[in-house]
Amino acid sequence: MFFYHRFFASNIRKKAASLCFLAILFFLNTSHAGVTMFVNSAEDGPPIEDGKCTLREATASANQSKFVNDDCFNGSKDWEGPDNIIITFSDDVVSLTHLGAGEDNGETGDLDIHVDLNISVKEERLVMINGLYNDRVLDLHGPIIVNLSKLIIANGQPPHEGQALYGGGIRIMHADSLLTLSDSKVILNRLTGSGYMEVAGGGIGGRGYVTFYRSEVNDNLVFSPLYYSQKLGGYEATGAMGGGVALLGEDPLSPSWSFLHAYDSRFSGNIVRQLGPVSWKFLRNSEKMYYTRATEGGGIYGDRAHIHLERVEIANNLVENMDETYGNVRGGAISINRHHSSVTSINSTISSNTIALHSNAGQGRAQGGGIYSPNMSSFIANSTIVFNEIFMLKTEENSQTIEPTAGMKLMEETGMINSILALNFVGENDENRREASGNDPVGFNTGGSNIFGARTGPENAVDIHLFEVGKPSKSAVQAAYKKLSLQPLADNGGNNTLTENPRTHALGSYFDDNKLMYSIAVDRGTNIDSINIDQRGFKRPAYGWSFNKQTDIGAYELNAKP
Ligand SMILES: [Ca+2]
Ligand SMILES: [Ca+2]
Ligand SMILES: [Ca+2]
Ligand SMILES: [Ca+2]
Repeated sequence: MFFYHRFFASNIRKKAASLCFLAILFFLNTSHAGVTMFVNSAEDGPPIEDGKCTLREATASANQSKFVNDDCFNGSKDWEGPDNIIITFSDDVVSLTHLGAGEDNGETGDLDIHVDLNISVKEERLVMINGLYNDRVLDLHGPIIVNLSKLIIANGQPPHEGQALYGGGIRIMHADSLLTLSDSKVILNRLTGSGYMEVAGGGIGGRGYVTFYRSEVNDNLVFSPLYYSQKLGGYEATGAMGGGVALLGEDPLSPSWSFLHAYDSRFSGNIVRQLGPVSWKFLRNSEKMYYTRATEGGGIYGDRAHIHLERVEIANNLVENMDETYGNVRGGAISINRHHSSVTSINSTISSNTIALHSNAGQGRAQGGGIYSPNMSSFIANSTIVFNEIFMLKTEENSQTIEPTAGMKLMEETGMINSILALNFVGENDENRREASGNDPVGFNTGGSNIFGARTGPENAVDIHLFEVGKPSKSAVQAAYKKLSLQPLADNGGNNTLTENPRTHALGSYFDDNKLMYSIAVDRGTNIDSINIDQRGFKRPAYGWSFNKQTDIGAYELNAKP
C-alpha cells in the first residue's frame, strides 16, 4: 500500500516539525513556574480590592505581570513563565457582566489574553464563561500558549467591527498561537457579519495551532447578511465560513499554516447561514450585478490548514444559502481550501451534515455535503461518512451547478481505507433525490476495504460497491440501507467524563430468508496494526461473524470491548 507509507511519512514529518516548535516554546517557558491564582468569586466588574479574586482580576494580573490588587495574590510574584488560573468558586457560571466590547486589554467585555496562560477548574466539573451575547468570550493576542480545561465557552457574540470578523466564542489573532481545549465545550456562540468583510468561525476563529481533547464545539452560528456595494453597483453577501471552527492561513502580510487536531471530540449542530440577495428578482430585472462569495464549512473551515481528526464526530452541521448564490456552497461538515492543505480522518464519523440551497444555485457550485477538499493530499481510515445531504430547492435550466457530490469531494492523492462512503444524497424531493456519495474522484487512491455508494468510475476488486454505475434505483438504495444496517447516531460508549462521547453508528444485523446477517461492514476490513481501537477507544479487531479477528469497516467495531 504505497499511499499508506507515503502518508505516514509525510504526517510524521509534519508532526516532528510541530513537536519541535512545541519543544522550543516549552523550553523557553520552563525556567520559571509563573504565578498561580485561585479565582474564588464568580462576580464580574472592575478590579476592586474586596477580598474576592475574580476571573477578570486574575486575567488582568497575568496580562500585566503584576497584581492589579492583592485579591488574587497567592505568595508568588514570579511572573516569568505561564501563569495558572484555577477556579475554586462553587458557582457553575461566571457571566461577563462588565460590558464593553471592542477593547483588547481585558478591562471590559471579553477576557483578552496577552500571555501564556492556563485556565482550569479545581474540581472535576465544568464551569461556564458566559459572554451574554455582548462580546466574544476569550480573545487571544500575540504568539501565546493558552490551555483551557473544564470550561464551557458560551454565548459569545462580538459586535460589528467594520472589518473581517473572526471567532464568536474565541478569537486567535496570531499565527504562532497554540490553543488547547481539554474536557471543554464551545457552544452557542454567534458571529454576525456587518456586511463588508468575511465572517469566519462561529465558535472559534482565527489562525494558529488548535487542539481539542475530549471537547465539544456545538451549536455555534456564522451569519452573513447582505449589503449594498457601491463598487459593485449591486448587493453583495460576504464569505461565511466555519460554523464551529475556522482557521485561516491567508494573511497578506504573513501567510502561514494553521493546524486543527481533534481527539475524542464532537463538532455538532453548527451553522453557516448566508442570506444571499434578499430581492433577487428586482436585482435581476434591473440587471444589476450581484455577487455572493463562498459559504463553506458547517463544522470546520480551513484555509491553508491541516485538519487531523481521531475519534471525532462531525454531525448535523449545516451550510445554508437562503437565496440565489453565485458563489461556492460547500463542505457541510468540513471545507478546506488551498493547495497542500489536508484532512486526516481516522476512526471518525461524519454524518448527517447538510448543504441547503433555498433558491436556485445560479452559477454557484454545491459540493461536498460531508467533506469538500480540493487539490490536496488527504487520508481517510476507518471512518464512516454517511447520510450527508445536498438539498437544492430549485435548479434552473441554465444553472451551471456542477455535478454535486453529497458525501465527499476530494481530489488528488486521497488515500482511503476501511471506510464507508455511502448513502449520501443530493436532491430536492423524493422525485429527484439520489444517492451521490462522490467516490472515484480524480486521483483517488484506494487502500481497499472501503464500502462505496454510487460511483462514476469502474468497479474494483478491493472495495465493496453497493451500486452499479449511474443513478441507483430506490429499491437498490433500500437494499443498501439493509446491507449496511447502520443504527442511529448515538453515544455507544467512550472515555469522556465531563463531555459527551463522540457519537457513532453502531453496526446492526438483519434477517434475510430467516438467516441472521450482520452489516456488510462487519469483519470486512483490513487489519492495520496502528489502528487497534475504534472511535469509542474500544479494542479492534474484535470477532464478528468470521473465525478470524477481523477489523470492521468504518468507525465502529462490533463486539469491541473497552
Ligand atoms: Ca476583587
Ligand atoms: Ca477583545
Ligand atoms: Ca475586552
Ligand atoms: Ca470485527
